Amino acid sequence: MRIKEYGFKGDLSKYENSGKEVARIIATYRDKYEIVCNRGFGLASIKRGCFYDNPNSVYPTTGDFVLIEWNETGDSMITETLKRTSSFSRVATSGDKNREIHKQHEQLVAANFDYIFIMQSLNNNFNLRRLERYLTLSWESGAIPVVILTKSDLVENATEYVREVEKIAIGVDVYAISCKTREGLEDIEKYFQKGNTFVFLGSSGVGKSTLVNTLYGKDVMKTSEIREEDSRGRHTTTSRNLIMLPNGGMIIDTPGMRELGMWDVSQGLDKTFGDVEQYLGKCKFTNCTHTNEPGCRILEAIEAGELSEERFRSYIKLQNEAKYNNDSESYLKEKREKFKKIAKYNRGK
Ligand SMILES: Nc1nc2c(ncn2[C@@H]2O[C@H](COP(=O)(O)OP(=O)(O)OP(=O)(O)O)[C@@H](O)[C@H]2O)c(=O)[nH]1
Ligand SMILES: [Mg+2]
Repeated sequence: MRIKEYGFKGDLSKYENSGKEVARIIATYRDKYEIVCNRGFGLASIKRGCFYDNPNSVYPTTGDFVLIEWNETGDSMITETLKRTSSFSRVATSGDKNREIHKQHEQLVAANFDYIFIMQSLNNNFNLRRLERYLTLSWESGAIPVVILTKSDLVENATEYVREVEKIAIGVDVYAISCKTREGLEDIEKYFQKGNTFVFLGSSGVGKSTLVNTLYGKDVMKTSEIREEDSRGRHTTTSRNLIMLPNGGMIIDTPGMRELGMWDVSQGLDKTFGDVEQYLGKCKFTNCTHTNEPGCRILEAIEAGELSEERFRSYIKLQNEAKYNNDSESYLKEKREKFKKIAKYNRGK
């Protein structure tokens, strides 16, 4: 049963007499999909009638399980996307930032994975604030995040970086690895078990595809040198591919992302910022802004060195962004009203 090997954990008998097959999307192109199902591998397209007229239809992405009408000789037709166990999306923004006419749309990166490998390289790409952003989105996705610091051969003190990350990535496994010296690879091999799906996320050039190739034992993904001037990658991977490793684990290799906006991340924020959230709702005033009020638990905790001010700031920043993305209109209204009040107050002085 190939579809089971590709991670399908549901009940296949449900679809036995439906004339349809369960398939998994293993690559996404502009308007075509590569699929695998019990009949074999092939290409597929969306069956328009099933998606266009239905406002609740969910368009598939790499990793999705879908129902198809199998076509031996041409494109199979995708009629439905099955319920996801996890998904990861980012917010893509279009419009004019200065004129407050942003348009946000959710762009799905991958679906149905068990672990997210958040990857940062130890040369110039290491950034704790960006990591918090990835962690928040990862917790929200429904999968388990693992932090992988790559290119440990380029620094002498990789374990210090691991410690730094461990301080902010509470309850998350953190590893430093090198595909060049193979340092740390043994520690992460345990994750790659049969039927498990992984998504690799991180900026261009951090070595996502190199790790795919190293785990595979052969070059299955194209990689390229980073630019010398700024250590950035060249956006080598352009599509989202699901690769089956020889040991039965599956990896979704994604292109390095240029921007990573916040979508609806309330749960993700709770988990990423447990250290901050424990103080919330405990201030003297229920509408405390945590800026200068007496009896503010947050300010007290910062003062006492129990809570890092930086952590609190990035929590607020990500929360505001998420609020903005969820409901940009009322967020902007709220903001304008706040400034109006301040202006009024200043005039009255
Ligand atoms: N020194 C060192 N270089 C590495 C290591 N892993 C990857 N690289 C190099 O980093 C560069 C970029 O690697 P890729 O695997 O193409 O990066 P990527 O994350 O897939 O990038 P995009 O596909 O553009 O998102 C290549 O030149 C790799 O050889 C490592 O462990 N050590
Ligand atoms: Mg790549």
